[in-house]
Amino acid sequence: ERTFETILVEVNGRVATVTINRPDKLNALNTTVQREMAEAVEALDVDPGIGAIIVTGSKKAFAAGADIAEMAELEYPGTFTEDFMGNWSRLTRARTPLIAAVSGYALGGGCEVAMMCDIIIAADNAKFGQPEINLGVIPGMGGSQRLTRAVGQYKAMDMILTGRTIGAEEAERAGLVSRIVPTDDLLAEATKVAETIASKSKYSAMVAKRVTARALQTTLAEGLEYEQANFYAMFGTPDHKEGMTAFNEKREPKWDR
Ligand code: CO8
Repeated sequence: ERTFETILVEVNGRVATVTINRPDKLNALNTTVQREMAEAVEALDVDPGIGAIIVTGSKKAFAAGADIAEMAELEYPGTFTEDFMGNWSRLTRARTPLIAAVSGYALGGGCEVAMMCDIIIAADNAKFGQPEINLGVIPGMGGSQRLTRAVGQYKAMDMILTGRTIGAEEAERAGLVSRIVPTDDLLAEATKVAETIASKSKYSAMVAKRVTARALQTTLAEGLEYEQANFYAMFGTPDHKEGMTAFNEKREPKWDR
């Protein structure tokens, strides 16, 4: 097991939990957090023993944004040539389902990291926002695109142009949050969801994630074709035989691990 400087990685059975761990800076996402999260998730993603990954922070902050101290001195040429935000796309390439468990602040980059995950479980104290406009910039890790797809044009414009923060209830109403749970139960509830997913066929979960995510990137006709091609491909997995045989024999399936 590797140790990291800014995150904690814990594995329990088939569920891994990646905890952003800069409590004195409200989990501000500096380049070390970015690189370590990419490395951790990449390693977990190719581990057949891992069926779901929880991404979380502290009770007070999932993450209060990209690290403003680090960004204050940046100049354009460096951000471009060094691909300042580039490691985040490594997180979004994970095929394993990612579950964001959000308590407290998920602002700017924090909201954007939550939106890189496949399911967002919010504690009732969660606060989401894209306040970059107050810093003289704009969202830079997917906020203008993923938020708009999640909540629609008018709610996204409201949040991005005013910089206002929304609570868990409003976020759930808007479609940004999958479920709300009591703050003290957040990790237990997120773990239950992760364990449920991790107990399924890993092939099916990976392919289901990939195909569902494609819905946001393509036309309906292309997406339906992509779904069908992947559906046909499932008939080549051992889990297809096992899942359907188990149903017919009235027993629990034993998935390929
Ligand atoms: N970056 C760096 N440090 C931070 C951040 C942050 N985003 N947020 C909080 N901190 C630090 C504070 O500086 C403070 O440090 P210290 O104790 O050393 O002074 C510590 O965390 C505690 O913070 P506060 O004292 O401010 O705590 P409060 O409870 O009073 O306030 C808030 C909590 C309201 C969350 C407040 O901290 C806040 O407003 N934070 C900033 C929120 C924000 O604007 N986030 C967006 C950042 S920009 C971004 O994410 C854009 C990504 C893409 C941009 C690409 C550009 C190239």
